[in-house]
Amino acid sequence: MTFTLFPDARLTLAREALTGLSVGDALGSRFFVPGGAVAPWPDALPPGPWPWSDDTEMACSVLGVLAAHGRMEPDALALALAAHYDPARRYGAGAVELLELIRAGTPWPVAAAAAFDGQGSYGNGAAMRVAPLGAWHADSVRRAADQARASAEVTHAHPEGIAGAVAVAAAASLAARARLDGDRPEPARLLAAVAGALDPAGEVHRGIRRATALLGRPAVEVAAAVGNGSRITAQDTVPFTLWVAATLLHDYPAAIRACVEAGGDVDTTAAIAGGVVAAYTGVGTPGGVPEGWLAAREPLPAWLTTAA
Ligand code: R7I
Ligand code: MG
Repeated sequence: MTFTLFPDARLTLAREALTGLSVGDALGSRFFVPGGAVAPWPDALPPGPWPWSDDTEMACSVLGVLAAHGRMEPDALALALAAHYDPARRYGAGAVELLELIRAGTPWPVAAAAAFDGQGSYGNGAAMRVAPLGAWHADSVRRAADQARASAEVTHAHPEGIAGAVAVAAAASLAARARLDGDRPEPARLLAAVAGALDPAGEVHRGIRRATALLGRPAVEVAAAVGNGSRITAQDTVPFTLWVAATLLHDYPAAIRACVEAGGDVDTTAAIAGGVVAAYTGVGTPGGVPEGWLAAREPLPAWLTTAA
């Protein structure tokens, strides 16, 4: 069945994915331990406010562009990312360099292609911000994948950096569609559909296939096998996060806890898994983003509230 969503429905789905992404980012940041140690999940969560990081700041730009243009416009995204860039939000090293080049006038295609000695970035930054775009495209996985590519290329020219974004957007599109249909996909079916949107020769694709073979295993074992994001790359981050989302699609708090207990790049793994899961669960619903967690998250930037 194909259909087209009413614009307000797109915006609601994308906003809820952004809520899941930003709460995951902000709470995950409270548990980030440099050097690879894992902070255990506590009996009581830390008191708010939980500040969000670059994951949320960039995702707000993605949603702002969709709301303003009705589609992903790479030029508008480049301008928004550069305009809202706040170095205190703990951006990736390559992203700092790139956004400063754009602010100084370098065209984004030139800046993105020059990153990392001309191979382009395969950091996890294009994947971490894209779940709202996937939810926006609940009516078409293919469109979600194409638009994710357009959003990723602005900062991540390497095919693996782009594949990470395509995979996460496809997962969020399928999650939002499942919510509209009232039909939760089997984890293996969800991951197979995501893998189908990717180049089978790529490392992100291979990682998702490996993660699929580990469905039913403990999350820490899966993270040990496919990566927990500690390398900050798409290849090392996206397969585990989508395993978490597919496995715990009905249970946002459990998905965030699984990311925290796996260690690594916790703010970003929780942002990715949280964005996809919230596209399915919503906010304040059974299994959804808890209202108390949302209240503890630092408010989203005022400029987004007026834009979307
Ligand atoms: O992808 P990006 O925006 O980083 C996002 C991450 C998230 O965890 C955020 O929470 C924040 O902490 O940063 O930023 P990039 O700097 O483009 O990529 C992230 C990292 O991936 C880089 O700092 C490198 O360590 C690594 N990386 C590469 N290493 C070698 N060669 C990315 N691309 C390459 C590469 O081509
Ligand atoms: Mg971050």
